[in-house]
Amino acid sequence: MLDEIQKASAEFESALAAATTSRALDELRLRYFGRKEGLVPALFSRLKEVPKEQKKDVGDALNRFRDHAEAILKERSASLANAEAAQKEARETIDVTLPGRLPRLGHLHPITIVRRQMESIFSEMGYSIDPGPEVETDWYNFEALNFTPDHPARDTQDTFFLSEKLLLRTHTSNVQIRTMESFRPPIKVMSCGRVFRRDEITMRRSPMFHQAEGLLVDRGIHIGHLRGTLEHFLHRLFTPDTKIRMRPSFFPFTEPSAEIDISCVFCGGKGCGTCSHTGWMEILGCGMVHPQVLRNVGIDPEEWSGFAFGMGIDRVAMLKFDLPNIRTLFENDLRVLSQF
Ligand code: 2U9
Repeated sequence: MLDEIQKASAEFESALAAATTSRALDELRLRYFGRKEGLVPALFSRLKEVPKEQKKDVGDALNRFRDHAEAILKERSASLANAEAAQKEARETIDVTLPGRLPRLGHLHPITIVRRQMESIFSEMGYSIDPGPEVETDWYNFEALNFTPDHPARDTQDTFFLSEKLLLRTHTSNVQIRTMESFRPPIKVMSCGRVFRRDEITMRRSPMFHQAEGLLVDRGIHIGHLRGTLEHFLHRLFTPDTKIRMRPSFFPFTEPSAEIDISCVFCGGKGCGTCSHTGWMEILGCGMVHPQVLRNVGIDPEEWSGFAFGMGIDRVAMLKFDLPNIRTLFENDLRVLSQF
């Protein structure tokens, strides 16, 4: 039995050296002092089998081993607990000198960037900004704007009708009619917003897109005012060296009507693939407000005249940010949008 105690004592020392965590130490304590299967209680219970003359020696040896093991376990678990607490504290210490984590900033959508640029150029010229309603009646979207009753745009093939009376506006011109009905001239108003047409989705077209339109009505307004205003606007929106040209066109709500081209933003007018080697790109439509449109809202065309213009905000955003496909603007892929 003395041999067994000696062996247990030697094994305990080497197991102790290997126990470097509190958990390993707990396991060791259980192995030697556990009530049910502990080695030390098992040795004590076998004392009764020891012959009388050896009992004192064996009992002393066993007591010594137990006292030594208990004391060393206690001391080791205190020092391990201290070391582990120190490690935990070091791990959890906040380094206040580290730079903070910056919150991810949001981005303006490219259409919003361009819309705000356009709005600020015109508000500096004294225009009021009004987005107007997207759901409209035939009067504000077609009739007041001089669309003939059989105009193809009125067809259900081209316009989204919500009911017999209501439709989704096909342009933002409804806003200008509403403004002229509510206010007497002089009027300067700009409307930007979503418009809807029953178009197929292509690289350049979408059934929902964004328009910017403007209207000015005053005494003595002529096409020179229109050209000067739009030249100033386009120089601000693109660059001061952008050249412009006007081509005759037709719209039911303006007479005369024109389209304005700018020198190609990619090649500066030399000719490239994007401008089909013409050096020009179509950018907006415009004209003098048709006398019948003024009459429709109770403004006397003998006293007042005005000009109006309209353009696609999406198209300008595609030119400015060099996007070949309009869908890029509507898919809301953050990897794309966060670049602007
Ligand atoms: C009123 C009177 C006249 C607005 C105008 C255009 C010409 C035009 C298109 C360009 C490309 C829209 O995005 S687009 O499809 N617009 O060409 N718009 S004049 O004329 C008005 C508006 C309101 C009362």
